[in-house]
Amino acid sequence: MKVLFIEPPTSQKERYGKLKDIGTLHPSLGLAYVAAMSESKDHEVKVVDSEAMNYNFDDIKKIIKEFHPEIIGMQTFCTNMNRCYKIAEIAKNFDNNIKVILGGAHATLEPKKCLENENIDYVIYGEGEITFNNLLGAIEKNKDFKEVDGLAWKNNEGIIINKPQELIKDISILPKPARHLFPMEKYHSSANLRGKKTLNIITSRGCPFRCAYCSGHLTFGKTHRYNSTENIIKEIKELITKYNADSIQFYDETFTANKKRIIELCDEMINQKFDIEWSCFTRVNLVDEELLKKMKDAGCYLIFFGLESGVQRLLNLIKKDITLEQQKKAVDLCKKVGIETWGSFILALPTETKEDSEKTIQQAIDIDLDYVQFPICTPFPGTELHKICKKEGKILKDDWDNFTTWDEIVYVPEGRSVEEIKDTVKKAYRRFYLRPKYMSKRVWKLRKLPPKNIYNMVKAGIITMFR
Ligand code: B12
Ligand code: SF4
Repeated sequence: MKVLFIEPPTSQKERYGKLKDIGTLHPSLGLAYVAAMSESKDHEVKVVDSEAMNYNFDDIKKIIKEFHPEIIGMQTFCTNMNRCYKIAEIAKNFDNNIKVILGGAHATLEPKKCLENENIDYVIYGEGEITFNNLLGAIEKNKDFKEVDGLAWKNNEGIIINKPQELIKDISILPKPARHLFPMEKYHSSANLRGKKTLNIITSRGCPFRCAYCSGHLTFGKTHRYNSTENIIKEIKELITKYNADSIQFYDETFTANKKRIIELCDEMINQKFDIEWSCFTRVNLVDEELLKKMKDAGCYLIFFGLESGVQRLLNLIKKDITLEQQKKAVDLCKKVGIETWGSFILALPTETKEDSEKTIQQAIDIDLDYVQFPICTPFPGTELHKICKKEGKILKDDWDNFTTWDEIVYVPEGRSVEEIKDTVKKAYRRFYLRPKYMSKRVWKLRKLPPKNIYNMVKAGIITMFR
């Protein structure tokens, strides 16, 4: 079948607001995996990444007319739903027989709502590869859709949600992501990451933890499944030789969830003598000195830690299952072995007072991180945080376009106001980044970044401080 995967038009400005110049633009690995599986079953597959190509809806209309797909697949986030609906409308206006299929985070959380839109035919909830494949088979062979696990669909009687698809036990059997279908030359990473060309890779699926604000487990469960070291090494080689990556960002939700696996992977990266630096995301309770030393030897220069709050009561409320002491210890250990740290703290959590926010900002300063970000509490639908927010304060908007976590305030805790929260966020960045001690240290470290990154960083820095 002719399958067209579309990333709806959006811009870095829409996604990151005023911080667009330090934003990330990477191929969607979710789409790349589903596309690879479709290609392996001999479907004719095309991917359009509108953000990378700077395409608008007219461009998409032209592409749909030229390629004339039988199937259109789109990856949903809550922030891109309206754009997905618009593309579905364009497709149906052109040819009502085109089947429009949604997958990804938001469709997984709200399959029924998605299908209420007249132009959406199917929703694949959860892990996508097998279900997408089975659905295409069912469409081709006119089979009963009831047999397709993981599918939500509709007939004259209404919306039907089939039983879930079992998670793939061994993800190393999956075809590697179809990066060749993406405009790989267009992608870039945040300005403060090293390397001229940073590309992304994912080596595991799922996270066994239970943070109340996270919806990751709704797609991949609380399991932790990982690719083989052999496959990962092959993929890294491809990123370096075919796509000119000199730096890699591991997108795993919790990269160091299995210490033994990471030590093995690092050993192999060292054996291969890869000339790359890399970064990853993990939790402060999942690193120790032995592991960090090995990671450093294998090229790790930066770790993103989800620290979330400087107030233990709030860490407990969002079920982060870490302590303030663990935050400090992890950052100290990274410093000791020479790995930089980037901490993310959510501001304006439920029951968070202005004084609590001050404590969080102070914690970021005290533990002496290299970079921080302060996203604003955004209760994604389907998460436990959403329920807590409903009980503890005011959810101001249910228009998902605003759920960006950066510029828009969608939730206000009891006793706080939109203006005061905006002001607190502004002050948080200023207090952290405008310290003379910090600035002198940073200027010295900036020398390791390519000139374009330095320019974008300084520009974004000025906007952040003085917006
Ligand atoms: C890495 C990441 C990013 C990266 C990269 C995105 C990219 N280009 O890949 C960046 C930083 C850019 C990003 C941005 C955002 N992200 Co994000 N991100 C993630 C993260 C940590 C991992 C995603 C990933 O690569 N997973 C690995 C791949 C293999 O899995 P997958 O994408 O889920 O795809 C599988 C299935 O979902 C399904 N599938 C996916 N798409 C499709 C499409 C079709 C047609 C089909 C059939 C199936 C299918 O099949 C795939 C294979 O099994 C997730 C957390 C998580 N656990 O998912 C959050 C997550 C997806 N992000 C989230 C959000 C909210 C955002 C932002 C809106 C926030 C922001 N302002 O930063 C933006 C929106 C981006 C956009 N395009 O509009 C939320 C989504 C919640 C929601 N209800 O929408 C998540 C779940 C985190 C959370 N807060 O809970 N994100
Ligand atoms: S550790 Fe990260 S991926 Fe795991 S549940 Fe918490 S926020 Fe989600």
